[in-house]
Amino acid sequence: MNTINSIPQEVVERVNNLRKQLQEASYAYYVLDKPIMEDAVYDQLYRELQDLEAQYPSLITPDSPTQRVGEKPSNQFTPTPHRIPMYSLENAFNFQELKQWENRWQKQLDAIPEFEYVCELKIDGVAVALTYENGILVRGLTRGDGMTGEDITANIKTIKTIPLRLHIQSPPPILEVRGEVFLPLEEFERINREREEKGESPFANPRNAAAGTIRQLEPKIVSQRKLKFFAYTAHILPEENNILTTQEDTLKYLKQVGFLVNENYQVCPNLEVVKAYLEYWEKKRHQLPYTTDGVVIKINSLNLQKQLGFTQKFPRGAIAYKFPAEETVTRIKEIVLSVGRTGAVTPIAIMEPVFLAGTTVQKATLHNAQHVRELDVRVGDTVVIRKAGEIIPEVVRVIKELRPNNSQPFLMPEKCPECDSLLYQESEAVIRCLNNSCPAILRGNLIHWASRDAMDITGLGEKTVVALMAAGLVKSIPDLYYLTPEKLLPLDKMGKKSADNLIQAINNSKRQPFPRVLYGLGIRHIGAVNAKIIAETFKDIDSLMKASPDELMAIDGIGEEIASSLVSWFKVEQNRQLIDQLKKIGLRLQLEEKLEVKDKKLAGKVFVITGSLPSMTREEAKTIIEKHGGKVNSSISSKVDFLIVGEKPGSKLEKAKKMGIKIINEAEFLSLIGS
Ligand code: 3BD
Repeated sequence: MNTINSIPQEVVERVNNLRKQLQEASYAYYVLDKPIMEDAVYDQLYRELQDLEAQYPSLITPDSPTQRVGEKPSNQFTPTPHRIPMYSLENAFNFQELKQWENRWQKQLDAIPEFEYVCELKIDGVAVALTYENGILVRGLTRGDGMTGEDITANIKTIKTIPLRLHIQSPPPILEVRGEVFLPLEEFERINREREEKGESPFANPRNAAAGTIRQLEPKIVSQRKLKFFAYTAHILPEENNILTTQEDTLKYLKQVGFLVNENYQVCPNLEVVKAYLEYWEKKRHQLPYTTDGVVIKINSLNLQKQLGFTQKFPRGAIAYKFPAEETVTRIKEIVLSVGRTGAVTPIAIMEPVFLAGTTVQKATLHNAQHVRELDVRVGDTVVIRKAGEIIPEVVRVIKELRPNNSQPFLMPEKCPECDSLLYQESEAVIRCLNNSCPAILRGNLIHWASRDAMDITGLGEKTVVALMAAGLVKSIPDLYYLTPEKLLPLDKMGKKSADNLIQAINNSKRQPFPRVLYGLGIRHIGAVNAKIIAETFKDIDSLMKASPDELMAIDGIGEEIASSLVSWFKVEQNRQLIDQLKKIGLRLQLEEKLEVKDKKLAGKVFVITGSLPSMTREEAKTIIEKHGGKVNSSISSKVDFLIVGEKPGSKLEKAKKMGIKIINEAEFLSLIGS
């Protein structure tokens, strides 16, 4: 048993802080209609409080947010009971939880009947219940606590996608329709722009905007905001009039009587097919014109659903799968510094591991010194992190209310964490190590040199670079080209085969064309595209080294910053020596002569390439095609003869199919040229 005395003081403090935060957030959300916290963040903090209370039950107080059941109804609209209760849905956060749900409902039955599921996108809106008497809309209620809702009929009637009269000849005496009121994203953005222009605070997300709108006291305002409604449940009453036996029937019926039904639903014979649906929509959902936060999986047979019945809160025959959150909350354990290949020092937060958007993360970028200052982020802080496409998440904000008492501001260092030389404050944001022989800079340069768009050396990633440097085998880029398999063998995890492969890959990189070599040098502001333009203009490194800023700026797309970066790079003696060494090794420091045309096997043929090919890059395929007299276009048109398709093809494949263009794979392509 835990007594108050044996509970660590920090836990008590944490629990109190969590409660205060959650209470404030809940009040702001429900009472003020002005959310101050992201939903995913609220959920995560709520779970942390639940966990702590489970661990230390003596800390539970009757006013803890975890002790609340149901939602607080407000009294601006008339409370009205639902004819049929509106249940909520159990949540599943991963596929395994769906499997457990399936096992659970099946165990409840004596024998497992034949069944199907229907998957529906879970629209992130507000659930409402509509009542039609003899085909006429008479009432619209919010969900409320599920038993009693609020009468919002006047507002409901402004929604154009809700029929005021059902589109059927002989309507049932009573039809209860449930569905989701939502705001299309475009409309959400328009409303927020408008609010900001008026100096009002914007809505945090489309659901809050929809919830705020549907509870507007002024129906005129409601009608100006283009709410929509997707219907998903129908109860035909009295019971003997019912003609619906499956969820699929229901959706078709709802469409028939005049409702908008989300057309992306799918009948699935089993959970494997459900899984494919989840995976598909997890990727595609951002392309929809409205927000979805998951998928609702329902047993198709309404009879079977009925037979399974309900728990205290949920129907047993349906469950909501939640897409992985793209934002969550965690705590910072440490702030470390990473020195990049340009010497720029990036602060990185090391956090307690959390699950975010499908993976466990424990590092987040803090971007730069300025960002750290603006966030006032400290070790021990509870922070909101977000992943938006990038591999490494970012820290969005600090929840200051949850900051421990003894926390200290984080100060950027004065010396390089890798080589101890004094750092140079270049701007508000950028702090840089200027030591050319800083190991971090060399490491970054080597990784960049080997990267895909540069020399594309397979097997030479960060780990190998670190190992090569640690063993003292590589102190510069040219050193890579003097390695032998024997020298590599003593390295950790380096077998004969991987050593041979790496040496082979390094040797192969000598054939990479001049633009890639130029890009690989890692000169600031020279990206892959600029490198290509510059290489093609000056043709060789010697002319480029002699170029004046004006000559460089004469190139379309090359401005002052790029020009001066190049000129000053070539002024550095160390860099000139590097170029000499690379020449000696035999790297290509000039443009190849015009392509020698081998034969005319592909003369007049036009190709497009999509997806990644098994044994060559698209660039290499293009070179081969051109050598045989063919041409490569970037988009599908009637001029195109062949589409070469690799793995993960883009939209070009569909287009080519539609236009009847011949579709071939890499092997078929190679057989065209007889190799
Ligand atoms: C949707 C319940 C059942 C009829 C119970 C199976 C929980 C909000 O797109 N089906 C949908 C959606 C929501 C649903 C059901 N099908 N319930 C569904 C739903 N396609 N969003 N919800 N709800 C609606 C809720 N709302 C507020 C508080 C607690 N629960």
